[in-house]
Amino acid sequence: MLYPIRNYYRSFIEINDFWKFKVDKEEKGFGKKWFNGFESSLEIAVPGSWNEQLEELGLLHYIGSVWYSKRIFIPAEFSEKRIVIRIGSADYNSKLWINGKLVGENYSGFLPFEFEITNFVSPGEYANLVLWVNNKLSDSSIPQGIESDYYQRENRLREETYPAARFDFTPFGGINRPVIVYSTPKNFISKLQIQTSIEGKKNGTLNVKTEAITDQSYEIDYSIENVKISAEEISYDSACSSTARLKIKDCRFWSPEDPFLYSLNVKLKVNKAIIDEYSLPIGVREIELVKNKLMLNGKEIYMKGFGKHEDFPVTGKGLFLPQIVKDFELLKWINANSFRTSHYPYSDEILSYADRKGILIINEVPAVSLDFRYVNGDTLQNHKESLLRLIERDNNHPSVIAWAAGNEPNLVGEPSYYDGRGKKYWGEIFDYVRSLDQSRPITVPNCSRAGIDDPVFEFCDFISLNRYYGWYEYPGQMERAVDILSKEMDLIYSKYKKPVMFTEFGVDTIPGSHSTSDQMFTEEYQSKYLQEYIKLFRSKKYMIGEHVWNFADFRTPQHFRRVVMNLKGVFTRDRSPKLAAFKLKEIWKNSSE
Ligand code: BDP
Repeated sequence: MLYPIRNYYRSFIEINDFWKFKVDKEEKGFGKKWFNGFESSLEIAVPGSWNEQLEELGLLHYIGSVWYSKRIFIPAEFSEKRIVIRIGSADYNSKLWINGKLVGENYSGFLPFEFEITNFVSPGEYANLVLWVNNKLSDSSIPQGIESDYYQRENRLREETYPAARFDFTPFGGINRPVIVYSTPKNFISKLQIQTSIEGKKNGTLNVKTEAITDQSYEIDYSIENVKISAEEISYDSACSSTARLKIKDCRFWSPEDPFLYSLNVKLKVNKAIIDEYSLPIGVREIELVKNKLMLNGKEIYMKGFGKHEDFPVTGKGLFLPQIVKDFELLKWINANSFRTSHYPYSDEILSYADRKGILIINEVPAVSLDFRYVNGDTLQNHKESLLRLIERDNNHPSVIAWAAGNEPNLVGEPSYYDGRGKKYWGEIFDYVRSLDQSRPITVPNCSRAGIDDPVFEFCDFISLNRYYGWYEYPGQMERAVDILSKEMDLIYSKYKKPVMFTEFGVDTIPGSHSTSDQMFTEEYQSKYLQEYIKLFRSKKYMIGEHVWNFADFRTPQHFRRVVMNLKGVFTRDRSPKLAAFKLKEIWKNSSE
């Protein structure tokens, strides 16, 4: 999916503003035809989650339906163009009407979706948008949902969290990313998929697949600003798709130290005349796993960084550009080089920023804590659809160096996961990801409950471990924790013989809490725990990186284990450093091993 741009052929408007808003606790909206428009004096900011913006109306933990509406002006310059509406994300389910007519629906959170609306609007006139959004999840959605009555059905001792959730982050609802209306020519470039590699030591190769929608015979023309490229092969494979192999001599490769981006210009031509053009920033780089090492452009690289969340006061999961700048500055300050988009795809804007700043990303699909008691055929289908949409959206980002096809499957420990069901499921998922992208390694972080026999390990290109020994297990006993962990790591390595990445390790920490002893929740304990783990990792030859859980404190569903938030952040929710931040900064300074 190509991000909207402005040039001679294309344009866009953003509808990031206050929208009219109505809560529909009783699900009356459809019956009352609110899609034709509705009365309400309430407004909400887009992008932004409803939870904290409208907490005073009781929406902090709200799961259910709401309605958004906005009157927008369609620019006159969009006439004779194809017009599209793109919603960066509406979590999790939504339906869109324009002037009372149903345009389309979407049932995946955390990912953009778009609809062509040329026949729904008139350039030079107003249009009324109405969007229904609902943040309820189910057994077959990705991520899966859970309801309060499951807890009883499963004979659990108590209701676990409120709101009920299968995961440890607030299910923030709303239009969380920008809404954009954009124009393209009627005949247009619809898709670009780029894969880069290094030839010899100095030359870069780009394999480009271009799709165009046009009813005439066409040519595609490639150029890179200020650079001479040679096109070795351009072939027109079908009516709408062509492939090219382009070469950049003496190429400047993309890396964290030099995140250099070329601007690839792709022109669609009919009878020699240009009818559409798209410019894409590209980084030429190659990623490989070679004998337990992660190699970037033929050089070993060790990942240092965090599992993160999209989470910030008031905005919730809403895109907030100043926060992106702040977070990346903190990553640089602490000498990190990477993060994982735990537990869902992050905004387009974050990915592009990472390309420009040279931060490496493990990009995760929202299949967090799949419960195999409830996984069904639709779950698998939706999981694949999320992967397809994620990979199609992010394939061209040089910062994305690996896919996480899920996180912590079988968190609750279902025996049938091991009797072939888990293996079959992951076999299908990994085959599917490999059919979409062979250029990046694939992994799925494993939790201690799923253990060392987790069937997902067989398929992973590298093993990813999430462990909390010294916290949930062996609390306050660091020596014992590290000893047990060390043995387990060696066992896993000897069983699978694959490189290992630590994707989560951390402890809840109350800023300002101190002790001279190993005392959980204190700043000293977090600092010690992280140091002990890292010391252990550096003693193992098969390690390719370490991501602390978490970059910053984040809001969670209510549970007696959580004091409003998960406090495992090295920074507070408003981004103040805890003691451990200074320790990590020191350890990560210049340490590549
Ligand atoms: C892991 C999950 C993560 C949680 C973390 C924790 O992957 O989402 O937030 O544990 O408990 O199991 O802090």
